[in-house]
Amino acid sequence: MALLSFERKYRVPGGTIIGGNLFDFWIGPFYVGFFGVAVAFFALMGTFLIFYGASMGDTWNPWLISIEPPELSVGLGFAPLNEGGIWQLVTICAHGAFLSWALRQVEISRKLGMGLHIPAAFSFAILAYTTLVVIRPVLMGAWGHGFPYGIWSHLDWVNNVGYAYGNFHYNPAHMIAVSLFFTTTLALALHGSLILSAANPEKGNEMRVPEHEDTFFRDFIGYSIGPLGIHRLGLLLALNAVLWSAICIVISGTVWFDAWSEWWYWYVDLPFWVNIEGGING
Ligand code: 07D
Ligand code: 07D
Ligand code: U10
Repeated sequence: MALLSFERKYRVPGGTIIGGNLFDFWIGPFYVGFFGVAVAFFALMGTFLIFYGASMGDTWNPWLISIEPPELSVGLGFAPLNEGGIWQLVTICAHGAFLSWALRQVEISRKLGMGLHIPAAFSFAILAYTTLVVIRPVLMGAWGHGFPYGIWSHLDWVNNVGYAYGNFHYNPAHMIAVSLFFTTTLALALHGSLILSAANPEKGNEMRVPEHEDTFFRDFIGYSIGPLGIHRLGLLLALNAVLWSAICIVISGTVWFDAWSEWWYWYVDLPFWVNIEGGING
């Protein structure tokens, strides 16, 4: 079915979670729904607050605008607007917008009779953000541990927090997360290139089918995960990359306080060689 006639057939009421038929319509290509209105509200409010914060700062350079979290001394209390209060309100608006965005994905999936894989996947991104600005700051006792909302300033935050634990590369969960991000891009490159090589032949050549794709990898590495399997694997890799990122940052400053290189002494201190003279301990 052509895309436009498909859309005409599918664009019927139903599938909403909240609001019944009230917002069950489209504006141009966009489905609205209760959560579309909620996204518009929170996104506009958050953007307005960032502009308001910028107007009290000393720059309109978009790279340098920064909405700072409260001082550590504020702890988990409310801060005055221009001393971190704006950051707190923007954080609330961001959560409102991201959660509404996920729920809008749920409504559209329900309308189409599809699974909820997309909102489930997006929830991992929200979890990573919540870990950075709510879960870890609450566990550490101050909103000031959240990252500032600015293009340059959030990079400084990552750098400073990284060096606060020595060399952040020694964080074992960071290693797992980084490796998973790299593996995700490898998997996408393998999959994208495999599909194009089979399904988009030179003019005059016949398109190849999934059996060809399977056979390529069986010939090449002895095993094919299959056309459905590669999508499951891709999702699993990507979600784990984000999950292990959230883990690597939430353990820094809550269960581990030293340089991350120190953590590896568990290996040196294993009973097999800890007391051996001339052994691994020197
Ligand atoms: C391509 C989809 C489109 C999304 C885009 C982002 C805004 C922000 C707001 C001025 C892949 C839109 C940006 C709405 C404007 C204000 C106040 C997604 C695509 C194009 N970062 N980060 C960027 C965010 C964190 C880090 C770029 C957001 C953590 C590093 C962009 C968040 C840590 C680098 C950006 C967030 C961290 C970046 C490109 C939230 C660890 C870079 C992003 C809500 C995760 C890169 C100058 C991109 C860069 C970059 C946005 C959180 C590290 C500005 C919205 C605190 C090391 N980040 N980031 O393409 O060039 O994403 O920075 O959590 O090198 Mg970041
Ligand atoms: C948080 C984004 C959520 C986004 C949402 C949506 C909008 C709408 C609108 C476009 C998690 C936002 C949407 C705003 C936009 C329109 C219209 C994603 C989030 C909800 N590191 N490191 C990571 C690497 C070093 C450090 C993660 C590599 C140094 C710290 C990842 C290297 C030091 C933290 C990663 C490297 C250091 C991290 C980030 C290499 C600094 C974190 C990915 C090669 C000196 C962060 C949860 C992520 C983390 C994190 C990779 C180096 C410090 C695994 C490859 C050694 C402090 N690093 N890092 O988490 O875990 O995305 O965050 O050197 O906090 Mg690192
Ligand atoms: C995949 C796939 C597959 C496909 C695919 C895809 C994965 C099997 C079949 C999809 C992949 C692609 C298309 C590839 C490219 C994608 C990426 C690289 C990912 C990153 C994407 C982007 C960078 C684009 C981001 C753009 C967005 C989010 C659109 C912006 C939209 C809006 C601002 C409107 C949002 C709608 C809302 C809120 C609800 C509806 C309501 C209204 C429209 C009206 C009400 C709104 C208002 C009054 C104001 C709205 C203002 C808002 C929201 C705030 C904005 C703030 C401002 C300051 C302006 O596997 O194959 O093929 O295609």
